[in-house]
Amino acid sequence: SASESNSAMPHSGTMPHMSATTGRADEVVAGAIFRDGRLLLAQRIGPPELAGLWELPGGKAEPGESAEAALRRELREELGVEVAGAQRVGVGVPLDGGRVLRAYRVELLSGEPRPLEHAALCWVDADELEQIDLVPNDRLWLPELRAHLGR
Ligand code: 523
Repeated sequence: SASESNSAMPHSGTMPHMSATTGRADEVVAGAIFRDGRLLLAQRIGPPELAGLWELPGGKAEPGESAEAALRRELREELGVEVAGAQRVGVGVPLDGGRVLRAYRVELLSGEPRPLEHAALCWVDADELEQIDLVPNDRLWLPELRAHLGR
C-alpha cells in the first residue's frame, strides 16, 4: 500500500487517526457560518457531558477526505444546507484519540439550516456569543469568532 511504501509515514496503518496520504492527524471539522452579523450555533444532544451545550456544527472527516469536503458533507447531513470554502478560524485543538479539532469559516450557498442532528439551532450576535454555554473546546475560538462578528 502507499503507506507501507512511504518511509516518511510508516505508522499510519497502526494509527487509525493518521492519514495515510498526508501523514497528518485526521480532523474533526467544525463550521462557522455567518449571516447578517450573526453566527450559527447548534445545541448538542450528546454525549451526556456535552448535551445541552452549543457548538459549531461538524464532525469527523473520513480518511483521506479534505476539510472542505468534510464540512460540505457534515453540514449537509446535520443542517440540510450547502456550503463552500474553508477558512481556518483559531487554534487547532488536540482531542483524545489523536484527532485534531479545527474550525473553519464556510459560506452558506443554499438552504435554511435545520437541526437535523441537534436539539436546536440559534444565530448569535457578539453579545449573545459571550453569554451562551459553548462546549469547552469551542470556547478556545471565542477571540476569533468575536472578531468575525466585528468585536
Ligand atoms: N467536537 C467539539 N466541538 C465541535 C465539534 C463539531 C466536535 O468539541 N464543534 C468534539 C466532540 C467529540 C468530537 O469532537 O469529542 C467528535 O465530534 P462529533 O461527535 O460531533 O463527531 P461525529 O458526529 O462525526 O462523531 P460520531 O458520532 O462518533 O461519528
